[in-house]
Amino acid sequence: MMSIKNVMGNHFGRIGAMVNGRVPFDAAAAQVNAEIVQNMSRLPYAGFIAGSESLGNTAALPEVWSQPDKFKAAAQKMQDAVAKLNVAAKSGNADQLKAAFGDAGATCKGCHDDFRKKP
Ligand code: ASC
Repeated sequence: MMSIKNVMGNHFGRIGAMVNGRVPFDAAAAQVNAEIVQNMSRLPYAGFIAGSESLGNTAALPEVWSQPDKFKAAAQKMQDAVAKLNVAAKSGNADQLKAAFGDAGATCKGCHDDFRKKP
């Protein structure tokens, strides 16, 4: 699960570098990265099955398993937002990409606040 999210974070971060002006806007690279983020976004949740909380070595809080409907809704919000990020990346419009990146990042953070152990 975490390795999937590391891949997501890496490729999401490459878009972030563009929208935050650390690297020049590159529409083709944004498309590639947004596609990877969207594909990865579909994968992690099959791993959070009942009983997996006892496997240990997890950054997930117990709320992932005790509030599964809330967790599922948060995951869906992220998946919807990264789907929109992918649409925005395909548009080739830097302003649309920036807005969609902000919205998607907020869904990452929202779920981490409620469901991930703090470092
Ligand atoms: C990232 C990343 C996250 C989110 C989050 C947004 O680039 O790896 O988990 O953005 O930090 O607030």
